[in-house]
Amino acid sequence: MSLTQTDDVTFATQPELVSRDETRNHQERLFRKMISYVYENNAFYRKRFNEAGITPQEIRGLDDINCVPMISKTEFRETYPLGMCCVPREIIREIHMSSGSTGVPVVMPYTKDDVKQWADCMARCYRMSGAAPGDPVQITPSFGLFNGGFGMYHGAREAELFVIPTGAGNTERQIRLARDFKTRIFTAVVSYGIRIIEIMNNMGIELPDLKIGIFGAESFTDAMKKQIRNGLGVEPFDIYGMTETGGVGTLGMDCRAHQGIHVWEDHYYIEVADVTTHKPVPDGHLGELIATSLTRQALPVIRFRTGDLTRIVSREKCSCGRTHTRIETISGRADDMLIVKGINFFPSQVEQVLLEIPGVHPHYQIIIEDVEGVKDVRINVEAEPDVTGYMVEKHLKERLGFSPKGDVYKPGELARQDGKAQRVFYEKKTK
Ligand code: DLL
Repeated sequence: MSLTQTDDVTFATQPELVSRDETRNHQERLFRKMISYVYENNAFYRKRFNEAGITPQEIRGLDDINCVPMISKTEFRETYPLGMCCVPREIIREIHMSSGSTGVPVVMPYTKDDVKQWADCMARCYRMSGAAPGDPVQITPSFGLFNGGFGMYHGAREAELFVIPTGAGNTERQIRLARDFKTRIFTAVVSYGIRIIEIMNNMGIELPDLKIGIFGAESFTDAMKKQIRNGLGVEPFDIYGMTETGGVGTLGMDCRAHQGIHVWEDHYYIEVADVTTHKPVPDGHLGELIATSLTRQALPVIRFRTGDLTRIVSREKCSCGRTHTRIETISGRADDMLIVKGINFFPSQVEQVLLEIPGVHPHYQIIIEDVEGVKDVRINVEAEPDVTGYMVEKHLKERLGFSPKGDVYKPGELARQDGKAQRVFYEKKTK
């Protein structure tokens, strides 16, 4: 079958290869159905639509999407635990959750079909990376309420890989197992990739069988990709997804051309909107990603404001043959933006700039000090002995326009976390 074939068989087996018109028709059909589905099956959505003065009949297609109200994490929390669920409890087969700053978790229930949808999206990611049946895959995100471990697992089963479900932690054992079982595909939260490299170097172990690295859950700057490519000897892939869309891999991943994340548009409709006005921004402009589930059953999100900042890279066919829209790697979260002394910046920008300095390691802390309402920032880094605080300050000043003070620590000295790394810390002080 040629890559450009666009008959029904292709759609059923490789939907990411069909023409954009076919994808759009498919999305139109599913979107109309989905609007009626949530209206009929969930009181929260019904109330929201009624308040906005719309009925499903009035939403004739995606051109009318702007009339449909958006939702955010707030609605998930207000309806905790299952107030946005569209199916009876008896057919829920699994749940995952993410905990946020407010303490009320975001809950995602799955039916059997939802688990299959997740597995299909994830399996597609594995195949896109070059994984083949029988390839050993080591799954290092935690197995539990966090969706990372189980999502990687469901997909690996679907793609018929050889699963090594190590879960999080015990890094030395992870490395020995990778050596002993000839792990070919390594999956992890971005910062854990760096941890593996450190410990691997300390142990003096090399992993020549490791070829593919699938990383996500945190911002994945080009500088970090380079560190992982060199340190681990893998081709790094940037995988994207979140609890609210159904977990890791549901939204997509970059292909081997590495020209943006292909969004699985047969399952999700995406928009990029201005962070404050929530109006659509033109392709190529930075904005907040808004996601609508087209194929989920238990809790489909309609116009979910992800909080993640990105832009459309291209809607043209990629050199890999896929026609699904590509978005830029996530550069931060709308609510992550730091404002200190009138300067706005994202932690990912700091990371990118720090890692340009030879000898600086990918572990750092951004400390926001609040001295009786006046904010200041300190940036602590880990680096080789020849890197001085002055060099770091000077570089940050040149590239970001401000020069935070900070300390330079020896590699390994700053605290590490299991799971997602904490980069930003707040300290309240009095004069
Ligand atoms: O972090 C899902 C995941 C697990 C993705 C493992 C990749 C690998 P949540 O805990 O719900 O789910 O967090 C979702 O993490 O809104 C983004 O802010 C961030 N995120 C996820 N993937 C990426 C990525 C998982 N590739 C939140 N780049 C999202 C940057 C990412 N940020």
